[in-house]
Amino acid sequence: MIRLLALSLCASLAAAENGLAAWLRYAPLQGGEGYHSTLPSHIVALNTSSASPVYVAGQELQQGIQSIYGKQCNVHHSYYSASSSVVVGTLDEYTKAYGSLSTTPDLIEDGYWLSTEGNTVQILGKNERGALYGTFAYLSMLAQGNLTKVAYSSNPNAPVRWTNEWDNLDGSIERGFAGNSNWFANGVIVSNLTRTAEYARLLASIGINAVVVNNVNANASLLTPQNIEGLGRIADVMRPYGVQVGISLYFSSPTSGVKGQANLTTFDPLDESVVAWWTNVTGQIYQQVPDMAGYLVKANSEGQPGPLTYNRTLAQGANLFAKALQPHGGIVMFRAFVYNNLNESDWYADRANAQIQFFKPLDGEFDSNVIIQIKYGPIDFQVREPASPLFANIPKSNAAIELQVTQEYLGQQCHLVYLAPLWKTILDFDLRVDNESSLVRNVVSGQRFNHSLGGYAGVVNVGTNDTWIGSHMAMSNLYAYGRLAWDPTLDSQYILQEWIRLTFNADQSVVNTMTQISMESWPAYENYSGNLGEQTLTDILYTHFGPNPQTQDNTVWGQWTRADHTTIGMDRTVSNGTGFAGNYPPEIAAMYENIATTPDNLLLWFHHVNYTHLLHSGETVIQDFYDQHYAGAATAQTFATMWESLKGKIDDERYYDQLFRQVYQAGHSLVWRDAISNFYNNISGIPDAAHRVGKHPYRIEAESMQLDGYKPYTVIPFEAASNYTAIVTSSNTTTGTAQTMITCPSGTYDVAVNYFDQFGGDSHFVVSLNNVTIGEWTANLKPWIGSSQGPRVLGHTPSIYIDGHSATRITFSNVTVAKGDMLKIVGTPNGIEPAPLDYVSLLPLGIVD
Ligand code: GCV
Repeated sequence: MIRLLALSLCASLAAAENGLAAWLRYAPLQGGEGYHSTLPSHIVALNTSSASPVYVAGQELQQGIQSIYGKQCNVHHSYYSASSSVVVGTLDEYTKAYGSLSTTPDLIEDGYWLSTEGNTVQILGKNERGALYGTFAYLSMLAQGNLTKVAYSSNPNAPVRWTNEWDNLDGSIERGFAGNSNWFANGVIVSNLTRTAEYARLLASIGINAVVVNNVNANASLLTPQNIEGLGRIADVMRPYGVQVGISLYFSSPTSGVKGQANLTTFDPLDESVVAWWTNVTGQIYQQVPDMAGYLVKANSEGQPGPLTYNRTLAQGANLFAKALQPHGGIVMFRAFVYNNLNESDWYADRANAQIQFFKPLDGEFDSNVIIQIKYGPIDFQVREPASPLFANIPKSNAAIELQVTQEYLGQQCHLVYLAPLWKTILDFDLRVDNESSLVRNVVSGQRFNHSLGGYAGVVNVGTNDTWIGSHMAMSNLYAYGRLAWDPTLDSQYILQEWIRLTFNADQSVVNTMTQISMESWPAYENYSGNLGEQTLTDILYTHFGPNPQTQDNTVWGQWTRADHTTIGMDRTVSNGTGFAGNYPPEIAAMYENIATTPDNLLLWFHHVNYTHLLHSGETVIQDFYDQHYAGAATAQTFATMWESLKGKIDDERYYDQLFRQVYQAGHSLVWRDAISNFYNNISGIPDAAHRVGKHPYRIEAESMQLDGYKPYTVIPFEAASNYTAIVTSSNTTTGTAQTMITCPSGTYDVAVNYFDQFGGDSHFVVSLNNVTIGEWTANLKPWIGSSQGPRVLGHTPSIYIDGHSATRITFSNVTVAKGDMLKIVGTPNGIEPAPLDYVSLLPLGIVD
């Protein structure tokens, strides 16, 4: 039975914490001294080189035991006999020093044996990296107050457990919401790589073994001699943690005039000069980075060059790099995210089919060191997608799954969305290839189709912000990513609670509250953003953050909903639609082909139906849309109040930072709810049976107030504003006043004000009742731009418009209001921002609208 000391030993409430230590805080456990006799007194790390993972493991053990339990241990680097010690090293080194174990553990590369039985704790890796992983596993137990006697071996599910970072050479990060790059600035690799080393340490602690350091939308100048030298420096700081470097390549680099490299007139993958060019550059890289993990390639997708330019196949393109890497032992991760622009008027066109069309015919043509890297769903990291059928269609090829830790379409770290449950729906999905069990996780591990290569790529996009990815709670996703890449059978909640105990503390109410919020977060986000398989109904033409359902259609991007006045959804059936359902093996194809067996949560992914179509639940599509959007936003309100119960139970710094985000999410979830509900109410003309949509008895629309220096403004998209209208100041220098007499009964109310916080200005607002100020604020929830950061700053992609991204709510609680009072808002514009206001809600306590 697991004995959690933390249940009796309350973890001490650490002073303010900025999040940098993440789950490796080694927080002191109160009363830890009482356990010194049960802990090792000596550490034996069987490697003398300070750059080796085993040496690092020794340092970590020393630091962890000291910090958590206050026990000082000496570190030795060769055989040492002591009555109580922890020995860490490779199994081979251990055997040389101490003799064989009574039973040899069954370890594969990166695997480890951990035994805490007897007087000597053994942490033995198949390789050095494995020994470090075992060390972090042991320290995780200690940090959770778990001194249970264990003896087990642990092996990774798959050899490839990489992160992808979409860092650009100029220091920006595509879809990064936490500041600038830790390793690139102004076209080169920075000199101070301290954070890079710290990141490698974090990754090692969750079993990640490589980082692709630059954006898949790559830049050829990564390959200058100066940058290749820089890659060597990155590799040097990551190597002690067993983390290798990989890089993304720009396919047409040979013709890009890379300084210090030859410039060719062709990038045809079959041209001998091109082959020689890549062979030469690859050799240069391995000179600097002898253990480089490999290349990641995005080709012929979203404007990136690729082999199709020369009528060569994607396999010929991939194999070009595979052959260059092969002598060095490197791997090519070749992305399956390849698609062309499409015409929506073609009923049979479907971006979801693209991967199958491009890759299925090539199965068997990829070299053995190529892995096809497949996004979990056929489109693009949406809030719900079916598992990509490509996993079932390239049995002769190595495959890896691409997951997105950074929440590009899922709230950009300003909405809490714990992603492990979403990932599990894909990893645990049974594709039934040849009518046999074919779980996605067994395909990417290589087990299902007998491949030795395969695994995981997680797009993380850490930045310079102290929280690494943009918010404290979002880090549960990075933790879960690593844990699942190691063992995809782990339970989402189990992983989460491990993370909570390590990152915050083991107080049961802390664990319970954070668990509830996190486990409810993905369903809530799905419900208020886009349910029934309708994808995340965000603005796909601009920020990918706030609501804008109409951007899905009438574009060439193929993320269509095909919503019109009576019907909605993509018909992906074989019988009448795009045929996508037929890409799955027969059992699954039959399930999705038939509307009766398609799960409700993917209905509109596979079928085009009337808004009045009845779901399995018995509800109509349109009513379910309304109901779920209201339910999701209602759940998001509870996150903020639940979080408030943590006051004093975690450190104030992280408490207030996350509270700020939960309050923001609560407000923005209402923006989502209203935008989506209004949009479909408007297009379908079908009223909400529960009379909520478009009916807001507590709202005072800003445009209906008496305006002075303010004027009405028609918001685009219309659904982003209540009553489709906001007010803005008459000019960018005119202060505006909006006032109205209160007609509701006297009482205590929460006063909520919805306004727009655009990028490019910091307007100021003052709300008063009978000229007594009840609140004032500046609209400056600034996104991270350049190096400016701060704990109260949102990281989402900024919007310069009055729209669903900039729509924000602020609430003043428990305000005493009397009938007949004059409510006044004074807005002072700033920059391009004309103090835009949408509405004021006077909410009786307990009501949210
Ligand atoms: C790095 C989506 C994202 C892009 C990303 C692309 C990809 O389109 O919006 O930012 O580009 O996917 O995964 O290649």
